[in-house]
Amino acid sequence: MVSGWALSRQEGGNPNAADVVFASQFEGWQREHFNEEQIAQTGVSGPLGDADGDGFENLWSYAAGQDPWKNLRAEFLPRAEMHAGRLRLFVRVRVDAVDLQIAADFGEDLVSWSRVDQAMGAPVDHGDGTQTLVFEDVAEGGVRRFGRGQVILSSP
Ligand SMILES: [Ca+2]
Repeated sequence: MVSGWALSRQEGGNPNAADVVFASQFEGWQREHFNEEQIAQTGVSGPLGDADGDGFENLWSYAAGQDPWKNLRAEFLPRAEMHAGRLRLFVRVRVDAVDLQIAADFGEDLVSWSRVDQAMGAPVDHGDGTQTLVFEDVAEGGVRRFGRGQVILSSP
């Protein structure tokens, strides 16, 4: 019985075997942008580090396919809109990042959040290797609702 699926380089795949390429997707990007010394410092180069101090973790730069030493480009900042009384969050990410899960959290007090893992409908393909996923709030907006995008790195 196969317990999990991942992309494989081999035709026909290799079910249940670890695939090194799949497991090191973030690491590959990391090595393009950081030297050995920086890689040793997770606060600088790790998924939750923020190399350029723009307030977006490196994971966001990776998800956008951008240089972590430059501010996240405006089109990759999560965008919110109200739609028929519900908050919708638009999150633009690269298509080829197979080790990423994109989700959104919604809530009313910035303390407790409801996670939405499933984007609405088909992603909007921008034709440049990126797509926009749309997440809708679990509840209608009362006095106030908050939303935040989540980029989650799958554990190897
Ligand atoms: Ca950053």
